[in-house]
Amino acid sequence: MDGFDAVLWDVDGVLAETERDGHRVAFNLAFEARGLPWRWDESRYGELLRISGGRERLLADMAVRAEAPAIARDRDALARDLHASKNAFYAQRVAKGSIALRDGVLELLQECLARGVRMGIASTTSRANVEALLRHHLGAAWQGLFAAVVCGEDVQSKKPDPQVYLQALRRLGDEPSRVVAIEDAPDGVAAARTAGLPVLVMRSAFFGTDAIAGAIAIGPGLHDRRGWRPPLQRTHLPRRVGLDDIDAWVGQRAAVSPVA
Ligand code: XBP
Repeated sequence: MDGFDAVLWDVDGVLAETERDGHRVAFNLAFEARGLPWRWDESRYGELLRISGGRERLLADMAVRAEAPAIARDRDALARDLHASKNAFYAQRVAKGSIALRDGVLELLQECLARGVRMGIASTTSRANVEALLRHHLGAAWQGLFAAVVCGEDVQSKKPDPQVYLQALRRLGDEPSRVVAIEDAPDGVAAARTAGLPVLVMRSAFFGTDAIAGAIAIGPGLHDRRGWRPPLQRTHLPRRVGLDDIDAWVGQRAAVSPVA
């Protein structure tokens, strides 16, 4: 492409609605399996999603629960067990086919492969969760499709820290300005922007209305050409968002003003 060489995909909320269809449900299954009465409804989970990392999210919730273990070491051990159990339930849900790729994602992945645009994964989710999702949808050889796969275990600080993007850039060997990040959450956008990448924002279930500044484009998803800022020509076929659209946005480089 004229304006960029590679794409870095976030996973949760971008490749699939994993938070809505996977992680939240799996956390609740883990609580139940452990005999704990705790449940996270969508509203509470939406609040907790402001904290990156499933284990960190558990610890944040325990910090405000009177019935959580009083000693920090015990809370840590419980969070570790619950997190491992959550990830096992998550993998089961993926294997059952309960977590679809978002519409338009597979098409853009295929277009990248067909047109020689390199791809990477930049997620601060556990590697096991990325592996489960991508193996299910892209097959056992999924890693070969990506020039860089950076996950939660590879970084010391999760998003909004830029580490995950800086590592992915090193593995790609590209200039930040030549790599487009695809994100959905404010913390992810902040991480990518701090690393110097242009960012495309696909709104997701839990971050549908958050104020997000500085993206090259913001829209509802790759399946639809309507509702994007800057806008796309509606007459263009196919109806999904493709690499030429992203290239045009990179060229424009117009920062989109925050959404209230
Ligand atoms: C997403 C996260 C993760 C997931 C759950 O990060 O914050 O915590 O919610 O995954 P990103 P884990 O935007 O970088 O994909 O339980 O494995 O943390």
